[in-house]
Amino acid sequence: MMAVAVVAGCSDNKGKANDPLADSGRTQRTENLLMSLKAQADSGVYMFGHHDDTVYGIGWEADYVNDSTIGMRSDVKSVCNDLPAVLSFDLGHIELGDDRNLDGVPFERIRDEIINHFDHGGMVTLSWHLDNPLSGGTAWVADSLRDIEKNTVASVLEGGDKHELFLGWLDKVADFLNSLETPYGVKVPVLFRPWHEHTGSWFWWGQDFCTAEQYKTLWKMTSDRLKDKGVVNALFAYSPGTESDGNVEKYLERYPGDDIIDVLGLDSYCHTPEADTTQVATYAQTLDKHLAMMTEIAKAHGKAMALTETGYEGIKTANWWTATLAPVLAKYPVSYVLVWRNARERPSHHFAPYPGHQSTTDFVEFYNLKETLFLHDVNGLYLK
Ligand code: BMA
Repeated sequence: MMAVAVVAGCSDNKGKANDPLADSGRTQRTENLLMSLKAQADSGVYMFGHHDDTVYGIGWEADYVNDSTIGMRSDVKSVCNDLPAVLSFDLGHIELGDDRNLDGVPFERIRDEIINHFDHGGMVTLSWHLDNPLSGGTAWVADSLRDIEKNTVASVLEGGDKHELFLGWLDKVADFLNSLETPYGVKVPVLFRPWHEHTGSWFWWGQDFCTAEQYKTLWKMTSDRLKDKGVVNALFAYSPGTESDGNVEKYLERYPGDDIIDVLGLDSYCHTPEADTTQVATYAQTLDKHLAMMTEIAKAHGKAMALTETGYEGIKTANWWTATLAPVLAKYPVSYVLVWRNARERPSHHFAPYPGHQSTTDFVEFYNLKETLFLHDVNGLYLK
C-alpha cells in the first residue's frame, strides 16, 4: 500500500514562506493536513502516534536545556529505529502561565518539538488537561468538590463568574498555537483535542457536570475565541470515550457540529492489573463496535476519524500489537492511532514498548506491517 505524505500536502503554496490562507481562514497546509488524513485512511494505512514520545520515556528524560536533543530520543525509536508519525503533547497548566506543563515538560521544549516534527514531515496533536477555573482543582473531578465541579462549565460560559478569566485562559492557548511557526514564517498545523472523554464524568466538562447545550457552547466559545485571536493552524478533534456503546445518537449527543469539528475520535483503553486475555478480547470487541459506528458517521459527515487515545497499560500480552490492535484497525478507515505516555516517574504507567520490554518483537512486526506509518513513511522517502 502506498503511503501518502502528510503535512507537506500537494498545494502550489508548498514551499512559500507566507503560507497563504485557504477559504476556511486556515492556512493551506492546515487544510492539506486534513485532506491527507482522509486520503491515508481511504488507502488503508494509518499513522502511529505516542504521547510525549520525544521528551521522556522509561528510565530517561530529555535534557530540556540542550537543543541538540530535540527529537533525538524516544522509547519507540529505541525499539524500531523510527519515530512515530504522530507526536502528542499536553497544554495543561499553560492557562496558569506556568513554564512547564502538568507533567513537568517545559512549553518552550514542546514548541521546539512540534516545529522539529513538522520539519521532518510528521504530525502533532495537542490535548489540554487544564485546571478547574472555579474550584482551583485539577481537570480531574475530586469527590470532595463534586458540587462545585457541577457549576464549572456554566461559570465559564457567557454571563458566568469565570467567563473573563476563562477567555484569558483560551488566549494563552491561542498565543501558544500562534507561536508555532518555523524561522521561515510557516505556521505549523496541529490537531487540537480539548474537552475529550466528556461522555465520562471524571473531568469537570464531563457528562454529569454540564448539559449537552452547555458542552456544545463551550466548544463554540473555544473555537470562536481561537479564531478571533488569529489562530489559523488548528484542526479540531472530538474525542468521546466508549460510553456511547456504539450507538450513533449517543456518540453524537454532544457533538458541537460539522462546522467546528474536523476529526471524529475515540479514547478507549485496556487496563488490567494482571495479564488478562478475556479483558483484552473485550477491549478489541469494544473498539470494533465503536470504529464501525464511527466509520458510518465519518462517511455521512465527510470527516476524518482516528483512535485519538488508546493503549494497554503495561502491555501485558506480548503480541498485543499485531494480535489485538492491528486486526481491528485494519477493518476501518482510521487515519491514526495514538497510545498514551511512558511515564518516567511511574514506570508501570506505559503504553509503548521500550528496550527490554516483552512486546518489542511484536512491536517491530507491527512497525513492519504495510498498514502502519511511522515517520520515515510519512516523510515520503522510504515508503513501505
Ligand atoms: C493521564 C495520566 C496522568 C497525566 C495525564 C496528563 O492519563 O497519564 O499521569 O498527568 O494523563 O498527561
